[in-house]
Amino acid sequence: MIKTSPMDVPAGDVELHELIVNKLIYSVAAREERAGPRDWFLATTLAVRDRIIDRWRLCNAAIADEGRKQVCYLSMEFLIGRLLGDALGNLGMTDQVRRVLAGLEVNLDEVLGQEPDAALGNGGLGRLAACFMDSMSSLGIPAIGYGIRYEHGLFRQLVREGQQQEVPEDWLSLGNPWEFERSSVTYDVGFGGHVAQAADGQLEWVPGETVRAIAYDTPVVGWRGRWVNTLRLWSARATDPLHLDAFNSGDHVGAQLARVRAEAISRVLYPGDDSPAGQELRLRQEYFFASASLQDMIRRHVRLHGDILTLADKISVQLNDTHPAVGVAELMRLLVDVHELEWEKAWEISRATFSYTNHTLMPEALESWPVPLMERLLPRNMQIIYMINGRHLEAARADGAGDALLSAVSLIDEHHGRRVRMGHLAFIGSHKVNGVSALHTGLMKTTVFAELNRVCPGRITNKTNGITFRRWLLRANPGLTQLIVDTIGPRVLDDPERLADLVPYARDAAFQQEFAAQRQVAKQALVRVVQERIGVQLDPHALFDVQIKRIHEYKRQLLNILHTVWLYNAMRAQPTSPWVPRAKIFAGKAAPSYRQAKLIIRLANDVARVVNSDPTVRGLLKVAFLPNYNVTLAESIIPAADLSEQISTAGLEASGTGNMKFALNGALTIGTLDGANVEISERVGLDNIFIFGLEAGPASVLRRDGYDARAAMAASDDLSGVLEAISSGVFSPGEPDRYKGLVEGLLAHDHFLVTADFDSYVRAQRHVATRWSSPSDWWRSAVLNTANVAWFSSDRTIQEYAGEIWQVRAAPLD
Ligand code: 4GP
Repeated sequence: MIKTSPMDVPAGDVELHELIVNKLIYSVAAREERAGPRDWFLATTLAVRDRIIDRWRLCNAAIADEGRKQVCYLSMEFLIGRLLGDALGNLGMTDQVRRVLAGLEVNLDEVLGQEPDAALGNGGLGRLAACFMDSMSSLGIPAIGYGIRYEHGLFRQLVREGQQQEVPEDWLSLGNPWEFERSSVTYDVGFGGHVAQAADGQLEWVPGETVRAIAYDTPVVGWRGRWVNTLRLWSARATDPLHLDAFNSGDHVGAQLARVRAEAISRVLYPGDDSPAGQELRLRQEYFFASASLQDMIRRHVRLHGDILTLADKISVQLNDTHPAVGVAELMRLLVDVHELEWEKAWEISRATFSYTNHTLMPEALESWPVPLMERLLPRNMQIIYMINGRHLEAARADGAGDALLSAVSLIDEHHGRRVRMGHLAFIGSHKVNGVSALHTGLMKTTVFAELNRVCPGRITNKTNGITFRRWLLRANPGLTQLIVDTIGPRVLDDPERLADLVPYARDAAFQQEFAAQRQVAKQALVRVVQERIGVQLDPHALFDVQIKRIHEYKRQLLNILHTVWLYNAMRAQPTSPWVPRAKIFAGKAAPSYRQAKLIIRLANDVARVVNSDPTVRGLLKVAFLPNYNVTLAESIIPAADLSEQISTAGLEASGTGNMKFALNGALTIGTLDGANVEISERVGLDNIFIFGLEAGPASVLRRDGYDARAAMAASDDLSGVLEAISSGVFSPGEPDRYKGLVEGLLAHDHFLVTADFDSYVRAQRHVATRWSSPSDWWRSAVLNTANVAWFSSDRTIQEYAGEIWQVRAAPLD
């Protein structure tokens, strides 16, 4: 029985109604009266996808017919999250779909909640890639995002007795209605084997193993549905999935080993790399997707333009961090060995094609691969790397470089058992290399890439990160968006610069109240989420003080926990003081093998347990650690945040993008002068942000010269009280020594300067409380944050890349 007949449906909705119902019946094979939310999710997505496909075909045809230059964004991570809500928003279909589904007695929000959160990434770098994909489509910049179709994305985090546990994430288990398997788009990727010399002297790689890459395409629709790009993710298959002889002779497992080995490549994001096998798998992943993507680009280019020599005129490849850097050697291999170009010509094309984004200066995060592993796994690529290096060092020597400089700029690090420096390879192979905030780019020039910057001056450029406002304001915070539109008009939806029109309203009491009321709605919603997930009851009128990001020592969640303990001590010591009620909200995952980060999660949870159940704080302080941080959770936390914690050790956070999302939604930042915080503070004004702590220069001097945390502790009663409480087991009464090592480690070697910044942080937090106590001041600052951060739209960032790095022009949008 059909719940509503088309006769009841408004004329304008009939077509969509029928489309959704047809999808339910013919594609999902479900019966309307029995269909559950998951069925409706599939039917709705398939219907919406149909609307996208026509435009997708037109865009692809336009790229081919008009010979448009295209961006190929190579990234190991695309942290795209859920797609349906975004697609509906960009197509302007949200209200209509809500109405049509309501007519079928189906709730759109419930349907949206069925979509798994595609966690094909770890953190900032992966989310940036997703924001960039949205912006490129929205601006009409022809682009393909290339990555890996991991069967299991980032692990699902459980918190059991305060401790992180990892379980596999299963985003594909019920199928993925967005993707198209392209069984005709496949490439073979070799590993191992040897390099042979043909009679004509040409070198030829004879791989020992071949893995097949199969393309899966997802359309990425931009704002107002005018342009659609492609996210092409590769899945690994064995070329010979079953050794039938072995199987028939009874070795049922052994017969499938090649398949298991091949498919392991796209099985999980970030396989543990503690073991040599894990490291090798990671390198196999990197080469697999870089090679398949480059083969794909070349095939398409030759088909469209006939001539490999024009590659760089039609394609610009952005290396998102060093993960695809082996692509530099791979493109040279394809151009020289397969397309038989002269080395010099190939190198010219290659450098004109590639550019590279660096996302971190942390030395341990700069990838390098042992030479013996490279030689074994990628023998021809290793030869090419030596050839690139030989020419590069020769040129540097000719320019007067001495031995020390040559050793520093060499692609081979000779100091730690010979290793290939992938950052150097990406740098040398690219015409532009960019950092992701002004501070970070400056530091690139003086630290990790100082020597390369000397031999290749002018190559480093800055492109401060951005975020897509479509997802992080329009979708995540519809209430605030509506208020903004009602106040300054709908043009802001297309032109974020219009947000500045809110400035005059910052002092307007009525507007402040409406702004605050929207926050209240979002906070009420978050209160429910927190209650459901962890059973902690937050006071929606408390100051929501939020730190959500990967757990890492340099991001200093520990500093925030120390402040929490300080507040706890102070509230108990001075119960009659007018304390501002606070909810400290944390979320984030720790890398599975990162013990210290896991201990910090445990401490946050232990502190939460003690504080939340202590009647003497009278609910004035609550601590919540929300498990399984992901894009979807961020979308519900950010609109509800009053205070955004961006408190990394200055000089260590390349940019941060969470900081931008919070400021856009009107949270005030408490932060160090690190990464993009610096540029945020310049735009919102120092009166509307709480800056504290050591700056990057002094912080690095202190880290280098040795800093005495014990002296800091002796000089600060506040700090010693906090550390003693933690170390003596106040928060771990069942195991009083649980955090002794952590505190002792901090005092012996406070590499991230937690104790050095503690007093200054507590002072800044007092200023936060004072401002909060004066609502008109608080909300003026909040409005000014929203009003002044338009520049952090990823559309602006992408326009800078397009103009200054890629030389790609946007297609006209109608
Ligand atoms: C991150 C940086 O840590 C962060 O500061 C930056 O905003 C983001 O990249 C995007 O540029 N790095 C990573 C990583 O995610 O894996 O190195």
